[in-house]
Amino acid sequence: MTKPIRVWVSPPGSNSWKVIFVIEELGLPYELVSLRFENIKKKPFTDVNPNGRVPAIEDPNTDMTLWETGAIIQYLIAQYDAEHKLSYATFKEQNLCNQWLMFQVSGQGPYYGQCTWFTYLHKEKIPSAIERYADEVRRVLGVLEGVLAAKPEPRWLVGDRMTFADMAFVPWNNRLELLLSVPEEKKWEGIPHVQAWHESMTSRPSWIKSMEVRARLMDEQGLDWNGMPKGTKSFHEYQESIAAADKSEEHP
Ligand SMILES: N[C@@H](CCC(=O)N[C@@H](CS)C(=O)NCC(=O)O)C(=O)O
Repeated sequence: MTKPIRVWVSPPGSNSWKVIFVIEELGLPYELVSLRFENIKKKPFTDVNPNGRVPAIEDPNTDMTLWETGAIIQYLIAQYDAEHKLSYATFKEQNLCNQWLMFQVSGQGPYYGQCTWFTYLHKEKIPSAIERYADEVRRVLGVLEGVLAAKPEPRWLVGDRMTFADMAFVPWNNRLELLLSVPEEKKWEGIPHVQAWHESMTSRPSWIKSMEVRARLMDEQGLDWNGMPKGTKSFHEYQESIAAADKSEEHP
């Protein structure tokens, strides 16, 4: 029997939910270690991932510790998707899935992450930086829109069914209204194929369950959906509370 995989997560960020989505879809048992964002760069987590970024997994079935979502997803597929529920057995499709996964981890995640950083968390407001990363988010969405629009129905990145490559894009695309600072009803403007593709994945029980787990963990940490402590009025106020907490730790 498969023993539960330990997954180190921090609920507000996007990256942890990529891995939980895949684990849920594969129906694997798992247990969570839920970190507060301010504890990610500290022990005990840095003993698991010296780079201090979530998620990371510890799999007692294979004695494997891994970090970086691209590597974790490839491992989960190699180890636990022998039936190719979320992957292909064919060489060409395997490489195309890897191509899209690499694009997600290097071309979507970091740019969306920087967009969030400069829009909400950076100490100064630098309009040219916010504009650059918001433009990159729109450019990446444009790439996905063009590729999906050119595919025959049903539209998936590789072949004719959902794979881990499609799933990897979901957590970051699920927060476009925050990233682009647009109202909910405007976030899919001009990208209908991305919207249909995204929503066909977010309606799956595995994603719904992943987001229920996130909501529970956010609640445990006293956080709202957007990652701010409940009752915080602005990201600026949130930044100040983090800085104050850091200071009192340095000078108790
Ligand atoms: N390339 C990494 C990115 C992971 C990452 O940036 N995770 C964020 C949370 S979504 C994090 O740990 N941030 C902590 C920090 O920046 O200190 C991956 O794909 O696993």
